[in-house]
Amino acid sequence: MLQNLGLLSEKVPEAVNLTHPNEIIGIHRAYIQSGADIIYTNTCNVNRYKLSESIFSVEQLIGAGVFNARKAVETENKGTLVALSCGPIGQMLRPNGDLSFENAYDIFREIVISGEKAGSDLVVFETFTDLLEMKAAVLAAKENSALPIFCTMTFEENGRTFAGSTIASAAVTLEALGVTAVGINCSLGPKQILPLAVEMRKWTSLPMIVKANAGLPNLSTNKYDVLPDDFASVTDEYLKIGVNILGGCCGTTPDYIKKMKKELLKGSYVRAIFEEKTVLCSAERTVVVDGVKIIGERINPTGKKLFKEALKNHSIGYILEQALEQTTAGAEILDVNVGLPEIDEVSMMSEIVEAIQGITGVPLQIDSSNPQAIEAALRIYNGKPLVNSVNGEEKVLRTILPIVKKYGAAVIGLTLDENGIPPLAEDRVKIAKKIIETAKEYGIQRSDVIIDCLTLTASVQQKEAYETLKAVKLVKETLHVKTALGVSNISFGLPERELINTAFLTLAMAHGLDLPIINPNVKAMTGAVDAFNVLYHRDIGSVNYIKRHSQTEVDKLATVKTIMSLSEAVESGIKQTAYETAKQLLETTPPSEIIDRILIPALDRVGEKFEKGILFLPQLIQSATAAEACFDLIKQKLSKEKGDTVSKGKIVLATVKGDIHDIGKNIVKVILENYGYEIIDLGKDVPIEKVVAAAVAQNVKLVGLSALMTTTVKNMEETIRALRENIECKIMVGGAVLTPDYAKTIGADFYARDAKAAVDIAKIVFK
Ligand code: B1M
Repeated sequence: MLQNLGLLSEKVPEAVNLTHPNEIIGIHRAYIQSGADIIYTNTCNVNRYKLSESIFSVEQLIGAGVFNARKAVETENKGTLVALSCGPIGQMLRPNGDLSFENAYDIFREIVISGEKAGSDLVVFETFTDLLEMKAAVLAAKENSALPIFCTMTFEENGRTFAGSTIASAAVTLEALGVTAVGINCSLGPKQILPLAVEMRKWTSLPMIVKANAGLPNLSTNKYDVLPDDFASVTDEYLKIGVNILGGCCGTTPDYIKKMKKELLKGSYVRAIFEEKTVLCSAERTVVVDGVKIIGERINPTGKKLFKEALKNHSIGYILEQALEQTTAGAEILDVNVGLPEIDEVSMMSEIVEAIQGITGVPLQIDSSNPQAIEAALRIYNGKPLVNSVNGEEKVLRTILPIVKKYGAAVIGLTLDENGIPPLAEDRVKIAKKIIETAKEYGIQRSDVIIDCLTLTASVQQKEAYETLKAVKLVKETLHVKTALGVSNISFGLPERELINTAFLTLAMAHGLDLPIINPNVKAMTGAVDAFNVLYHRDIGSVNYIKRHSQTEVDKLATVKTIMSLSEAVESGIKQTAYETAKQLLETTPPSEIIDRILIPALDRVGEKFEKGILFLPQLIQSATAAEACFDLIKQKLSKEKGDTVSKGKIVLATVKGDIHDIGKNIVKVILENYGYEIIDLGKDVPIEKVVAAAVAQNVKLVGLSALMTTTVKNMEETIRALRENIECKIMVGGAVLTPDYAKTIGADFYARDAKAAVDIAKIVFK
């Protein structure tokens, strides 16, 4: 609409709220006249980060945006609601980027406060692709305003956001966080979004929103390829699956809304039936507790000397290895406990949670008796975690449950209270009931309370240990909640503990245990769970059992237990382990071998998995970061070996415009420097003019360009053309997508397959 009115100023599109209010009011009015019940303010990109170089403030542009929408509502007088529109910040959050969660929170807080002050009726966070960023936004709204909160995320056709979040995780996490409505907007047309909406409807009982695009824009005509009638024709299908709020995103002019509204009025809405279930998730993976699921207990210093050392020395790599080892062995949830008197548990807990979430998608159980540590972790947790734990003590319940509710977690309730652990099963059930009822007072539903009837030591309290099994059965049958148990305590003080542990675990599962907290690296324990699922007719056709216990899988598990190799560390994205392993390797292996035989192949495998949708952007970034740490180390070693030499010639190097891949270019730089060439490194994503200007200013004989994407090779070609027009020099190109033939086609003088080839080329040019 703005484009058609010629109102798209380059830098801050939302400035038109101030410079052309009447036109904006006119656009809003057109939508109200076409039947919109809610209009979004023209403020989607207004935030402190994007306005950093603007003369306008957030408060000014949000204020004007809301004012214009309100004015339109008043003029039309149809009771239309004004939604404060807020999009993503435009900067990635840690661990994938540099922005901290609290900084993101502050940016959103400013927006929400300005919007509420200006008079919006609700806030809508739209077009988000990072669930953690959405969480920062939701908390900012919850903690600083009374506005209803709508959240819509943007998914690709494969049902994931660009950052890898699933539809299920988004729905589950946002509902648990207590937002008003959830949904999907942008990216696709209404037909492609329909299956995604069906999926989302399965995971939430909240009102659902869908705002599709008018398809894709045709770049030459500037028109979208789905016309208003086609757009509106899908409306009834959305009503039938129980979507509650429909609208349009990119390209949907008032005509689309008018036609959609007409269809809406004659359509028949079907309320979706939602089944309450116990669900935990990360942004990438959802675990429904609908059978036995293993919680891995190894991230816990109790009784583990190495782990304690790792915590004290801040050896995050070691802790991350524990996480991966357990998930490979079969854990579906990981317990995280970092309580040691010598360390600052509050900061360590959030640091470890953030680091584990960077490398694995397994949901986490935040295990601490320190309310501050629990809160710190819940705040930055990406998804819906489990908190371990509360118990029947009044003080504990009143301290922890509000935190659990606020941050949208599930919670384990231990059946003990001020008087300790009751010996009899019936009394433990009473405490369980109290926990469930108190949780309800705080708005925590029954499915989010998991009861732990407490494993006692059979060697000392044999009768009470047996009562635990009875209690599990009673809790399951009378209170209808899921159950958890830490298993290994049962065998304390007895020989051959594994025998007792396995027998107890099997009995507990038969009594109704859903979430055993065990060491999944002990094959007898995971084996007992797998066998139980076969015998209880849950693993139909024994598919999982065969998969996990066939010989190849057993061999794979055995290799996990050996020390993590450099390529594994890079592929898993564990920076610290990668760095340390590379350091050791460098003592015996030439850097070139480490680069060519280990690091590049590892990154190639990561790239393949990314392409196949096995890994997602966050893991790609973690692997790149781990590899970069090794390259830095190699660089230091090579620079030390180089000594002072006289320059053999100047070379300008750059990764071309639009491309941020610079690992390869950086290697080329180090090796060329090592051979005595002086490198003017322009960095990555370098504009064509900058390459030309540097080459001309330095009057270089050789320019090296790198590009890794099919989409940026075009920019490489244009850079070469611009260089040819301005300077006489040789040009070498490199990067995984190029071939010698293609290099010739785009006008380069040389193609370099790798860094060594780049040196050979430099030798020719400067001979
Ligand atoms: Co991305 N990425 N990535 N990525 N990434 C690729 C390139 C991709 C092939 C993965 C895949 O899908 N299989 C794919 C491109 C697909 C295509 O175009 N056909 C891809 C994509 C899609 C993307 C994003 C769009 C993902 C997204 O956001 N959805 C995004 C792009 C953003 C952008 O650029 N605008 C993106 C982002 C990233 C990270 C930031 C996470 C990270 C880069 C971090 C960084 O560089 N600082 C990253 C990584 C690590 C990769 C892979 C996995 C590895 C690249 C690498 O570093 N290889 C890559 C898959 C792959 O290549 N197998 C992939 C190791 C490096 C040493 O090799 O760069 O080839 P290379 O350099 C070699 C030689 O080629 C040669 O020498 C080097 C040493 O031997 N060489 C030269 C290179 N340049 C030279 C210049 C010379 C001479 C020799 O003279 C001047």
